[in-house]
Amino acid sequence: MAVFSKEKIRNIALIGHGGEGKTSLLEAMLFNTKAIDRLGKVDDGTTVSDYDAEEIDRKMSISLSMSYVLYKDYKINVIDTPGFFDFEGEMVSALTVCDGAIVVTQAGGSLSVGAEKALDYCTERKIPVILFINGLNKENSNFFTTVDAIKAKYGSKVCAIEFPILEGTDMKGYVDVLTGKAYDVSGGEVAVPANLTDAINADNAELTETVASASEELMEKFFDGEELTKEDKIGGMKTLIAEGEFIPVVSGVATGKPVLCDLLENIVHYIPYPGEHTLAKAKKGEEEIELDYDENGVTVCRVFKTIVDPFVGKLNLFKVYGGSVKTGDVLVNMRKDEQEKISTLYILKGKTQEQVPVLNAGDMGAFAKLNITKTGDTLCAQGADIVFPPIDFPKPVLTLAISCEDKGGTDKLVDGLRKLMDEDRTFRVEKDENTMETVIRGMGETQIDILCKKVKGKYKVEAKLSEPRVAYRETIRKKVEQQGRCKKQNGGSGLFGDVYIRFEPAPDTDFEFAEEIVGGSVPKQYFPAVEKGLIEAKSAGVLAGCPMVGFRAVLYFGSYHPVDSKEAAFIEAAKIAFKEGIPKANPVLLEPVVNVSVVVPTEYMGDVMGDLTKRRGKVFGMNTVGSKTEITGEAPQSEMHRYAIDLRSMTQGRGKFSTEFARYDEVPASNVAKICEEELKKRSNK
Ligand SMILES: Nc1nc2c(ncn2[C@@H]2O[C@H](COP(=O)(O)OP(=O)(O)OP(=O)(O)O)[C@@H](O)[C@H]2O)c(=O)[nH]1
Ligand SMILES: [Mg+2]
Repeated sequence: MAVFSKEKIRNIALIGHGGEGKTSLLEAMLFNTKAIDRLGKVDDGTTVSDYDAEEIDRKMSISLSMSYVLYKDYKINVIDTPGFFDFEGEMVSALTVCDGAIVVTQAGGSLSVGAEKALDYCTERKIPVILFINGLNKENSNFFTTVDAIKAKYGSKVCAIEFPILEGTDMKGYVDVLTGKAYDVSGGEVAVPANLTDAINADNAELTETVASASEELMEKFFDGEELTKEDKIGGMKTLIAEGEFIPVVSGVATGKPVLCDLLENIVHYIPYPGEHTLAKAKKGEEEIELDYDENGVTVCRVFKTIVDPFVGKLNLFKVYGGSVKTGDVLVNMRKDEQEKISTLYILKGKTQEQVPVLNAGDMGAFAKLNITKTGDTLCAQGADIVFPPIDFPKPVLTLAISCEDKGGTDKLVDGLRKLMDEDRTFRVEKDENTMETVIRGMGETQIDILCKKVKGKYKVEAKLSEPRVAYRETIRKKVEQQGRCKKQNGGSGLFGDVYIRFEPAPDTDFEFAEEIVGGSVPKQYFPAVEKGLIEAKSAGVLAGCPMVGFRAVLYFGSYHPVDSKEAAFIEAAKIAFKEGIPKANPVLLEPVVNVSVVVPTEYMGDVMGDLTKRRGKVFGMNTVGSKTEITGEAPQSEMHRYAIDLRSMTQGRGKFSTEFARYDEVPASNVAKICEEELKKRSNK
């Protein structure tokens, strides 16, 4: 394998809605360039990219996978990402290191939600994009109405640069809008179909006007009525694409007899090489720096994905941002400040690994057998002291309690899941400190289900998933005074403790203990015992057995016996005072309330606000965020468990939300009895 310099490298991610043809498109690219001699199919589980057992089973991508395509003297690294919303983190990883993307969308006459989200993600971050309209061989597919639907949202920022030549659902070739020349699928020039001429002329006029905005020089030429040359247009387009200001549209058929026309040519033409347009930002010590992919510079690599391969163990997928990386190099893992020896360097085609001795700045590959390195880490030459910012993964939105029927299994389960956290950084397993439950927080039910299946396959432990418990609390609203008396005779020795305690609301504290004993009615040495008794008692309130908070207990009187008074007696006496006093202090049930922020396209605003109200929530305000609306408010946590799933179905996946603990609030009277019953049942089952 030749060694490539950055000018000859392209790094692209295939992104978009699930099931629109990304994996098939990569397969076709590999087949067309003779990298593989058999065109695999997603439905048969034979593609290069969807190789994992779960991917084959579900006929969809789950993790990103890396391949490369050799085209002319270029190496195009292609990262295929899953489109299903639960796996958005994979797209984020890929776009962190790629220099451009191909958004794949079906020619169904509309823009799929996933494609729209992918386009928005790229334009917001100025990531160059080519839009590939796929599936022209499908009944009811329509290239023109699909382009119109996309233009309705993005305007003339989106323009076709090629028109497909179709006979029914048979794609025969394409017309290059810039030159007005037509080609068949094998690249031979053919006549432009008469029925396309008007559409091509109109498109070319729009394209010219858009491209003229790329520079003052082009603008002047355009307004002076001078014809823009093909080179002018290509140059202008490149500038606008690199700035995320223009999205060229091409089309094809990714399956069957692959018809991609000159997609690879468009990639090398319109997607910038690493550093051509944008430099990578990192930190050197405290200083912000930009890395320019100088292959003679200091070696810096960024790991964007860890994969556990059944044969070679951990693979760390990386991009080289400076210098070159060679077998035998010793690099520093900046997160741990520890050395890693690079024993094996691979380039990948899905699961197939090919060893290479060296990779230059701009290129991508995989490290095998590193000790401590994982997703997000920077590896650089000794003394370089360069660190990349963390990958901006989406935050988990769905929490489920996770356990195992067999008690010992839970540890294995948690252990197995924790290991998978190296590969997938959009979920975590942890103990909820309030409920003491083990919970898994992730992006959706499918992701969590797949993770559990993986652990089951490896460790033979079956996960039980359920709604997580809500950390209810109890408090009091009234001041009461209560005696607690413990008097027991046990054979010869007795137990005696007698306390008077004032319980009063103290909403700003968790719990406070004080004493106002005068004249030694309770000897000093028993104060800690009284406090201890109360601390033990408050862990289970009188309504639902939930922890009691927000109250003060003042020991103000009592009595003792010179022989029978012992620590244990005062502990017991305090507990009796609690048990008898609190029910008279107007106890109430509290529930956690969370701040909620929901960002949705404005047309869903009414539905989202109505739904929040149904969840006993309150809406505080609305802000415009670009073309979307952010709704802020609050809602009881117990009503928000399935919000990730419900919001997705309410907005077809267009909505985003986050929640954050705000405070505890009193549970409305109408809900108290039911919650108390459920809580007491859960506690007795424990
Ligand atoms: N007829 C037709 N079917 C296609 C075309 N492209 C993809 N398909 C089919 O659509 C289905 C989904 O294709 P994939 O390549 O897995 O789509 P994907 O975008 O990778 O899907 P995810 O990995 O779930 O995001 C498969 O059954 C493909 O055979 C096309 O151009 N024409
Ligand atoms: Mg796929």
